[in-house]
Amino acid sequence: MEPMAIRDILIHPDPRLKTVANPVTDFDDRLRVLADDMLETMYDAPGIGLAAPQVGVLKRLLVMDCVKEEDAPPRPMVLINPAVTWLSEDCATHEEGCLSIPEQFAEIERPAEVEVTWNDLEGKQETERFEGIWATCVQHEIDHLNGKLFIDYLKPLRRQMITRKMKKLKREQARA
Ligand code: GNR
Ligand code: NI
Repeated sequence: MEPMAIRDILIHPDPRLKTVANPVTDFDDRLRVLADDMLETMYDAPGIGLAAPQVGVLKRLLVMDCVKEEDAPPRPMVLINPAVTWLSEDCATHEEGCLSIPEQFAEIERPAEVEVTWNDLEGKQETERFEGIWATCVQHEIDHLNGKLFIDYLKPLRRQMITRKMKKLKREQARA
C-alpha cells in the first residue's frame, strides 16, 4: 500500500494542458492511487478541484471538493469519464482561478446548473445535478479534460498577457 503523495502541478503553457485526455478503461488500484494523490494535491494547494492532466496524466478523471464552510464535513468527489448530460439556459458568472495559472483570476460566464454522469472508482455509473460553485468547478475541470483552460474564454489580448506572465514565472522557477 503506497502512502498518498502530493504530485507536481503543471503550469501553463504546457502541451499536456492543451491535449484531449483519454477515457479511463481500467478501474484498478493504480487509478485509486492516482485519485488519492490528486485529492491530496488539491487539498494541499489548496484548491477546490483538480483534473488529471494538471498532474501530467492524460486520463479523463477529476477530483473536487467545493465545501467552503470551515466547520462543514469535507466532500471529496472523484469523477471518472464525466459527461455533461444537461445544461441550464440561465448562466452565472464566477471569478475563476486555476492551479495551473497561479494568481490570475477572471470573471467567467457559464451555465448556472449542469447535470453530469460519470463512473466512480468501481466503474459504477453516477448522475448528479450541480449548481453554484459546484457547477462552475465541474465545468472548469471537464474543460481541462478537453484541453481547455478558463483563459480560453478571455479576449486574446488578456489571454496573451497572462500567458506571458506564466512563461516568466516558469523561467524564474527553472532558475530557482
Ligand atoms: O481551486 C480552484 N478554484 C476555482 C475557483 C473558481 C472556479 C474554478 C476553480 S478550480 C481551481 C482549481 C483548478 O485549477 N482546477 O482545475
Ligand atoms: Ni484549473
